[in-house]
Amino acid sequence: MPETFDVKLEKKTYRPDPSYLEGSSMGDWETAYGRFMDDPEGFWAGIAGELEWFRTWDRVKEWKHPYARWFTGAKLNITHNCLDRHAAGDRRNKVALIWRGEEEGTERMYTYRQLHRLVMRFANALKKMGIKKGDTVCIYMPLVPEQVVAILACARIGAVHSIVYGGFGAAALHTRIRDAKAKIVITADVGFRRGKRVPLKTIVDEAVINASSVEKVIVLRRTKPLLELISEMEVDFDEVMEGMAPACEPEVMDAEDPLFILYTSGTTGTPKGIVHTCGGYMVGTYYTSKYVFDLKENDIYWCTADPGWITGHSYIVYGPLAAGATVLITETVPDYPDPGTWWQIVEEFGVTIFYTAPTAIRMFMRFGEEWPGRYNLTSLRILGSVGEPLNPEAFEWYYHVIGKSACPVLDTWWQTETGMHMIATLVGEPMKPGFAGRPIPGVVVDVVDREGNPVPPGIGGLLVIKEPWPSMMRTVHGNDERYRTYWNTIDACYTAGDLAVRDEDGYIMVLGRSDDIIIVAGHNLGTAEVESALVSHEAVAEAAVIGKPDPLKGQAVKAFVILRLGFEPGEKLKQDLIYHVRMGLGPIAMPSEIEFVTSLPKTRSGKIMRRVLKAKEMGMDPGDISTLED
Ligand code: 6R9
Repeated sequence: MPETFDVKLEKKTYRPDPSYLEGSSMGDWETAYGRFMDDPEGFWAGIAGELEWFRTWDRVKEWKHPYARWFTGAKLNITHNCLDRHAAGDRRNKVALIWRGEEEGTERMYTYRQLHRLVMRFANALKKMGIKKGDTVCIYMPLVPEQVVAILACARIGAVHSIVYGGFGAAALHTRIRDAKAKIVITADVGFRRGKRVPLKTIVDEAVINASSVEKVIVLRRTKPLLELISEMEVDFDEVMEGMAPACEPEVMDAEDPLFILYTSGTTGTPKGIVHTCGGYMVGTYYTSKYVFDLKENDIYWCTADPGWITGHSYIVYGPLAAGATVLITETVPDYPDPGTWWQIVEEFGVTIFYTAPTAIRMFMRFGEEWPGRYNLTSLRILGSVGEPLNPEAFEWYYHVIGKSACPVLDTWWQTETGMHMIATLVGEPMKPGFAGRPIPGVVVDVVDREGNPVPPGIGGLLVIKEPWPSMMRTVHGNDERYRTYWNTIDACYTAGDLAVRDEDGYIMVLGRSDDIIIVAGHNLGTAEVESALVSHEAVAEAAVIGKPDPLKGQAVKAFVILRLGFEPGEKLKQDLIYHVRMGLGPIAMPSEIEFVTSLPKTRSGKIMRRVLKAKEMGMDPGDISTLED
């Protein structure tokens, strides 16, 4: 773990139009945060009270370090709140889900009533196959409505789902199936990606070998001629639905019963099966969807993540549906058939809230303003970002080019483990490029040194969470010791594993993972700082930096750089970039080496895997690379 260190802070502030704050359901940060601090349990009880429970809680929170229980004694089913609550009321015929396939013109829509009925039918099918409360179901599907149906059907009957992203290979899928002891795997014949077919079912065939827990494989057959089902074990998605009644009482779940296991994206180490529970997770994702995104009844909400990541769990499926939103999903990638595809979708469907990742924004920057310029993006109201630090350069581009200098940019810091947003600049509040913002009401964070002492503004340290929150993970599946490490590294705090710095107003800038820290001549550098400095150069589209052993300085900075279209690599440009970083951050941060590359190793969710770059550089074993794209 690092010592604390100085960080150069950006000073720029943008103020959104006052109408955003006036119309916001959260109100201003000071008041809302104050309301939480005055009565933390009352605050959460108030949010929980907006949802429907079969039995109310005895206590809001029970905390026995490092174990939390929320809404103890309460009974619920999350799908009752995501579906029945709306289907029984005014939102019955409201569109819940819009799906857009890769080919233009392929689209489907489901109202809350329709989605509700489909989920109940599929839930009945799962029941008929012998799936009961507590069984694990693995979902390995493309981004189609049937995936959302499968997810909710599991939750309906109390089965624990473990979603594995459809881009993973057989080995990664196999370990996840085995670790979770899945009884059923739900898949499709193929997924579509960049005009090609991804043979999901073939991958499942390989992954279920020696996975003795698996009893059935349910296959959604999307293409003609129909893929042949080869063994008794395999059944057709539509066939199992046939004859199933669109009526299935929700399983009555205890607030602390598990809802799902999700293996983390793994920029570091081996994947961990993060366990989330029904009650607290529901409250946390509902709260943040409704109040952090400031969802309004007529919003068309599009989160570009995949349900295989926590962002998809919390902000495609559970949160927005619990809040009664219209959710857009699509199988498209951002640059196929061309880099205008996503902007075309925004125009076509009138998307109002758009939530994506910095990696996508930096990719769009590389292709230039011309692409979004071709489409009418005036429907957009709020722009979100998640997954990595949104460096100031990318913020500016997102804000001006996509948001036309009018939409708030909501940079949300959180993790698979936290389940919900933790740090963000609430809609309507002043925004500072490079800073995620302040803890949202309900969350207590700090930046501390190794001993857990808070560090002053401008000094970098470790990002910690000081109080339990409802949607926190409850354990690591089969490895509770790994869970305890999060809460035992620094006394009485949850250690997030990120480095951060705060400014005078309490805004937090996330500087990268603490394992990625570079120590040059005794000075600590967060990777994000140096990378942001590089990306602020007009020639640079994306950058990743690592520390390399150096006999004099301990470590030296090596940078890997992807250029924007129209720029050529060369010695002169290298010197320019080194000078540029020196001017921005000082001599300590100056890369001693720059390598021009055309791609960077990333997780399939778009995070740069610096440890892979580092291992390659040093001729070492990169460790687990199952989450690596390509
Ligand atoms: C939601 C998600 C978690 C890690 C986290 C941090 C990085 C996520 C960020 C961010 C800076 C943001 N991260 N959001 N860093 N600013 N807005 O991505 O979960 O896949 O578990 O990753 O991602 O390093 O610790 P997960």
